[in-house]
Amino acid sequence: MKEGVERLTRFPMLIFEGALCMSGTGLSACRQHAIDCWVWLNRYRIPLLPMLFSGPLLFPHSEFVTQAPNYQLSQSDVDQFHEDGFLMIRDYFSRSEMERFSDIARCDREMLLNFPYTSLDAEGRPTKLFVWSKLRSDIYSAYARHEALVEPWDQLLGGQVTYFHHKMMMKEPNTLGAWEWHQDYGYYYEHYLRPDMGGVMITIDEASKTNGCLEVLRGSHRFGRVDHSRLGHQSEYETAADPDRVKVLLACCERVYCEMTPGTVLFFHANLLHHSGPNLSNSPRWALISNYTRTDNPPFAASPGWGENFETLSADQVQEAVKAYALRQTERDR
Ligand SMILES: O=C(O)CCC(=O)C(=O)O
Repeated sequence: MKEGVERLTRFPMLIFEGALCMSGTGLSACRQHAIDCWVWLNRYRIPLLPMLFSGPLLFPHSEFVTQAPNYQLSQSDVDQFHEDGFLMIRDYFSRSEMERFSDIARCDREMLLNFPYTSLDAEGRPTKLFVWSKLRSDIYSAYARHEALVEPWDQLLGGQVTYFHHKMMMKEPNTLGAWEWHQDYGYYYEHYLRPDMGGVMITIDEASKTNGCLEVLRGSHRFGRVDHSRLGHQSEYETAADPDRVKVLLACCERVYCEMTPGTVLFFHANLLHHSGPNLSNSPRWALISNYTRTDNPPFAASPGWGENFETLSADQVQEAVKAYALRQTERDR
């Protein structure tokens, strides 16, 4: 049944993406798309490859891809989120959009990898991240303000949300640093009274088991907040969920490896237990995570400005902000 639905929905998308690729989003997007089509068609044994090339005839347009201005989740998506504690949506952003994001982030590589705080796992092994707790005028904040990411949270948390913080997670190739099992509300608890909070991960590079994709325990958010403490050689601010409880929850909740292609997004509840392993591959695993809370969730011992309303951006405004930032980057790096 699920496969049938996927056939019906995925095939028109492949044709549509093919048309967009061929009408000007660049060679590497075309090549990646051809590989995707090939894998997908083989999976379902559909001998329709020639049909993909009818894309440009059907869609002779050559604009940059933007989302439809309607980011409403279906009731069944919302129900699934409440049941599982997460919701993964494939191809939420196009590959070409994510390639552009990746190119821009890679130009900021030195700045991003030199954030003064490094997270250490229980063995003391580092993994890189860059955290912002204020919105700025760059590509990272533009996405944190993106309606496509913010509006679903209003539905998922059942009320208007506001920004909390956002971060770039950068697992470099062949690095051993992991993230221990934790809930984000394990430590957000210090600053917010209720767990009406969540994060959304936007996949920039392919995330797989070998490069340390996020792993979640399905339904674990329904067990409530677990105590957190420092484990082994974790860095000063790092916290890990109580290992005894994690052991029990590992035995009773399904462990899901969130293998995601670029442009896939994962909405996850702040009480969902999650972790990720080392990157044992030769490819990087970069992702942006943006976190939100309900506006009526009282901040507690928080910095000024937390919990205030903020301005969201439409898909077109995000693309404008991205263009402006890329231009500033070019001037900066000249
Ligand atoms: O990026 C990862 O692998 C871990 C992210 C995470 O655990 C978090 O942001 O809370």
